[in-house]
Amino acid sequence: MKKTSIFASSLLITGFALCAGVASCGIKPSGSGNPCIPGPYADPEGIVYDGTLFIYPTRSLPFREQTSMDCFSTTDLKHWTKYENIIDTSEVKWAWGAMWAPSVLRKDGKYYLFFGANDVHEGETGGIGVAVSDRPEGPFKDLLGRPLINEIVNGAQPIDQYVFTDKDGSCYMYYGGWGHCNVVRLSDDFTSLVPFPDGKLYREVTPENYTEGPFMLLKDGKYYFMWSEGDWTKDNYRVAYAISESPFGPFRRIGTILESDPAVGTGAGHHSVVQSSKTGEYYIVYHRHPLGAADGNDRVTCIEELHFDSMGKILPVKMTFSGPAPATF
Ligand code: FUB
Repeated sequence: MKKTSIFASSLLITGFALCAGVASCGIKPSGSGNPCIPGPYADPEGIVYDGTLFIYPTRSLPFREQTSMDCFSTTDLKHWTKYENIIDTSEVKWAWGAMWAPSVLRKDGKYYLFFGANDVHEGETGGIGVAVSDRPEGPFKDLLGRPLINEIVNGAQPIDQYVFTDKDGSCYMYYGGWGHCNVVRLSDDFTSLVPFPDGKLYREVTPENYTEGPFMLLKDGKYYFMWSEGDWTKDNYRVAYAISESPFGPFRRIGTILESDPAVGTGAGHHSVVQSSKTGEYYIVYHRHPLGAADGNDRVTCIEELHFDSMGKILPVKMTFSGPAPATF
């Protein structure tokens, strides 16, 4: 595994280069810079471990070239470390390519990386797999030697999983493409699914307008369920949310929190939310198409502050080139 250090000022230069008309870019020297990591990366999952923010993204390449994953870490949003090839298809024997949208969870001192593979369709091998490492930056080893979820249930393609730990320690996995979202309960060792009290393994929780990219945030005792809508290759891609009393919904759509801004970037979505353990501030990590993007895979990973109003509603996110001020996690 190769490790590289990156300083945010080099990303600011990239940011300047990406937008014609530097004066209107809104790049502030005080900001940490967007894109926050260099290169074509999408579907970023941010997570904080011991004061370090890690970002696990998809390498936004054509499916057949998506054969490995990298991750990034920072303690201040200015200095980043890139870890290359934290897992690849040579380790996951059943994956032929198209490994994407990782979600990572720490449990009992180990790090579990869930991923989608093979863009699976009915009757094919692929879907959601799980790998394990002793370190957040990998390298990760395939845990099962087969997918954890291979089949298509309730019309949901097994991709875009997000693994969520509830108040009582139960781990649930929200997942699904093709406009359907399921939730399953994971066994303690992440090797199988545990039936719900009604004996079923899958519950459909699809909200209105849902396409893919589910994410759950537990804040002040409420379940903030978020998802991406529209088409990830197009300008209509965006993030919406619901608030529920239960991790199983119902998830009634409240509104959009992130969407295209023709002055900054388009097709913004497939996000995650992190909270600084030092300041309590929330941040949204997401991808967008840079202005003048060449194709659907031309996606970059960015970070912004995320704010709530006095009633707990999420305020719409303003995308920037400057990014948040340097921060601690
Ligand atoms: O990166 C491949 C796909 O693009 C993801 O599964 C979707 O969520 C979209 O972001």
